[in-house]
Amino acid sequence: MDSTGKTCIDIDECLQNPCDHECTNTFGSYKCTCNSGYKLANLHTCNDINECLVNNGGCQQQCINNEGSYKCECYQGYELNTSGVCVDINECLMYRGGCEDGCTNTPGSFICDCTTTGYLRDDKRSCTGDEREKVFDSYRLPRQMLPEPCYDLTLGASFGVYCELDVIISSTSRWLRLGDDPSIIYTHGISFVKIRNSVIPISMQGVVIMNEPFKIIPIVQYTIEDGVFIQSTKTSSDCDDLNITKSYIFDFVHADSFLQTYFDSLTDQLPFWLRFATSNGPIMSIRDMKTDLVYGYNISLFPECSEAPITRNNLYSVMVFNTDFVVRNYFINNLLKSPERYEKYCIIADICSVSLGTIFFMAPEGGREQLSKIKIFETLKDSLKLQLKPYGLGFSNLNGIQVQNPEQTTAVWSGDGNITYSPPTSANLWIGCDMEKEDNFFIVKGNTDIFLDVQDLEMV
Ligand SMILES: [Ca+2]
Ligand SMILES: [Ca+2]
Repeated sequence: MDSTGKTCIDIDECLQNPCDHECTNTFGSYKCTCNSGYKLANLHTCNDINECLVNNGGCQQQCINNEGSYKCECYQGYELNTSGVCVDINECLMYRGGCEDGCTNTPGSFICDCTTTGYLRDDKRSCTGDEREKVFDSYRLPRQMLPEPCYDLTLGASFGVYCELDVIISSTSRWLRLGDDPSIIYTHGISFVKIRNSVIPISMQGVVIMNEPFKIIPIVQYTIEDGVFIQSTKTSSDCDDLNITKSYIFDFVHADSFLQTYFDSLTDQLPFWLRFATSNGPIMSIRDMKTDLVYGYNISLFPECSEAPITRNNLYSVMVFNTDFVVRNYFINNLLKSPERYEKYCIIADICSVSLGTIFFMAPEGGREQLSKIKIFETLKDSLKLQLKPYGLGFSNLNGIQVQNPEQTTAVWSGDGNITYSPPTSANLWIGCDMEKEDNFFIVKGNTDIFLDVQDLEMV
């Protein structure tokens, strides 16, 4: 009734939020509708549609239903190509699938064989034959690490590389220029990018460098006969020109030398209270045993890295992997289990800045639970009642963390007015997270950047 008591007026039932999703008021009633991917179960409730029940969701191999949507995946041994078709992975292209001798690709899998050195052992990878010396003994390599590179190649504008620093790619073997296309340069050695005092491994089976646009490919299809040797600086006269044989690569693969050396190379760039280390679990996937060099504007090529607050025109080393590893300080080992399904962790290292750069560690959906178990998040929860769901961490050795367009100030409502804080200029830890803080008066929720100046080992 309206105020005259004579005319009926419509009540807007939607003001009481009776629907799960959308509510439309109608004359004398109302109607609920659902967002796409959901259907109305009764008059008010929206339930997820399991798209996979009809025609396998249109997926070729596996259909994975999720809340509000679904996605297509491939069986093990296959991967989705850009047209959404599952194609066989040629495992033999990376380190010969981890085989000691021969590797034959098959649909959905691969087979090792031992044509030159004996019979295949029970592990289906290694071969019987004379006991040979492992590469670590032959070259006296400590802690089963990769050898130091010998031959430097400096990349500048002529390669399409624009950086504050010279970017130096270094290899354990000499560099060649392709006869058919002199703009292409390659090496068959174990390759690294040099950054200040560290060498970050790129590939254990050589690299091809293409220029304009700059691109590094961790697989070399050219032979020594395809090219001519080019002058490159030998780093020191007693530097070994390693003769990397098939069996040596096999040793490196099965000792997880790539990840070990990679984590070691980050040491100088991380705050002194933090280290990344390999776990005692299974070795990392062979296909992950590489790093890429990409500009910030291309980071979306790695979906697992895309939320990192990096700078567009800076060059970064990117590592994506699905394996267990350890985040460690002097007192505590935090074991981070590999993310669920085929998701990957991402580590991004700045290799371009004159000042010591920042290292970002990003966790995918299936790895965030693991990340939130790191002690600092429990500390924040207990002491500040801050519930954080972190998706990324950034670290800087020098106290000057670099993120893209950081907010210069933070305003906090005190009840009477805004109090404005500036982030500490000496921050050495960035946390990207979904935050929730609840106290007696209000709940603050949302996507947040947190900057901390951490000097206390106990805290992390
Ligand atoms: Ca669904
Ligand atoms: Ca295959």
